[in-house]
Amino acid sequence: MKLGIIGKPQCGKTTIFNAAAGQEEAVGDYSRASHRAVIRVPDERVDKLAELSEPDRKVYPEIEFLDAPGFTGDGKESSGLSVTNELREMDALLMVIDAFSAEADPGRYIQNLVDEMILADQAVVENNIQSKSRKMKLTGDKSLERELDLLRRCLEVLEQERPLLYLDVIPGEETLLRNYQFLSRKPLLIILNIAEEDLPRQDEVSRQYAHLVEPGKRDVATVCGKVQMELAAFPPDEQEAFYAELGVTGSAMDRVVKKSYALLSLISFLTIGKDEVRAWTIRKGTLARKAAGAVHGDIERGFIRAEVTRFEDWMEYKTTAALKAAGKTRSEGKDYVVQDGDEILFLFNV
Ligand SMILES: Nc1nc2c(ncn2[C@@H]2O[C@H](COP(=O)(O)OP(=O)(O)OP(=O)(O)O)[C@@H](O)[C@H]2O)c(=O)[nH]1
Ligand SMILES: [Mg+2]
Repeated sequence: MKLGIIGKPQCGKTTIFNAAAGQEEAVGDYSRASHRAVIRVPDERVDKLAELSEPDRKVYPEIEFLDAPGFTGDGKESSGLSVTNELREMDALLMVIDAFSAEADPGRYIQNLVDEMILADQAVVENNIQSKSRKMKLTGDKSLERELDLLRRCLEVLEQERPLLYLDVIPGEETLLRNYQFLSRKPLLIILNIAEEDLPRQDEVSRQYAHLVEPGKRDVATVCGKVQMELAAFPPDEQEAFYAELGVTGSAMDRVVKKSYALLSLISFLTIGKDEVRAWTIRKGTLARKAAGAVHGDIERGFIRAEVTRFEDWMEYKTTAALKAAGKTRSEGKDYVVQDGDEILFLFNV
């Protein structure tokens, strides 16, 4: 999963990046420097299963963070900027909003940034409508008609100043749309970066912006970047105590990761082997055979069946033999819908 951090200058992007990705980049220096970091998503279930099976290693899903200054919502046409192109490759965007400084005006800055995404996408849509219409006239290639129809519907939504998250598509169109990597179609996590003094009223601030939340499209997290960054430097067990003392609801990274997973409808299944215990990220609704492909293409191609055990049952019964005896391991076929927390052994033949 790739998450791009955007926001106006000095809103705390690098501070949040440091907190979420455990980095130590300079903040408050007006450098507008861009940073990237890959982190492992902690998953307690991997640790617990590894205690039972003692594999050589534990493998967690990874998240890439991009701290991307330059996409600021200042109204400048930014569709051609290299930062915009980098952002197009992200799965979701983290919009950091200054809610701590004297100039803080969250509502306005959220709107400015959304408007800028819409403008950037509109430029792409208009260019493509032009070039594809011309090509269709020249070549008589009618296959472009479907794509042109989709682009015109995109334009309609954008001209109403609405993000492409609100475009309704039929199944085959999603793939066409994905090629364009539109910014305003990416799920958005708005991070309200509040002052230390406001930490006690964190829940109140969240409620104030609750109307912006739309499942699968937009979510809001209230975070004090500064405190989170400072706490991220402590060992995990000490962090817990600080969070409790400060009345902070857990680490920023935990919340950002959980909310991003939910926005993107991502879940994890687990595998246990002699060499590794591992968590794999897939989309909710993925069928067993397709999920096998996340592990290896050969397993997808030669799929026979999936032996599925719930993580909770592993915790209760602890051994393969006990699980079998209690009937807690099921055989599932290729069309089984994989659930979060399923431990799966794929049987295959190539
Ligand atoms: N009081 C307070 N200050 C913060 C908070 N988050 C960031 N700041 C301050 O805001 C200033 C800018 O933070 P940065 O993280 O560098 O902001 P940025 O968005 O990366 O800035 P550019 O990269 O220059 O666009 C720094 O002086 C931070 O200490 C916060 O939660 N509370
Ligand atoms: Mg910065």
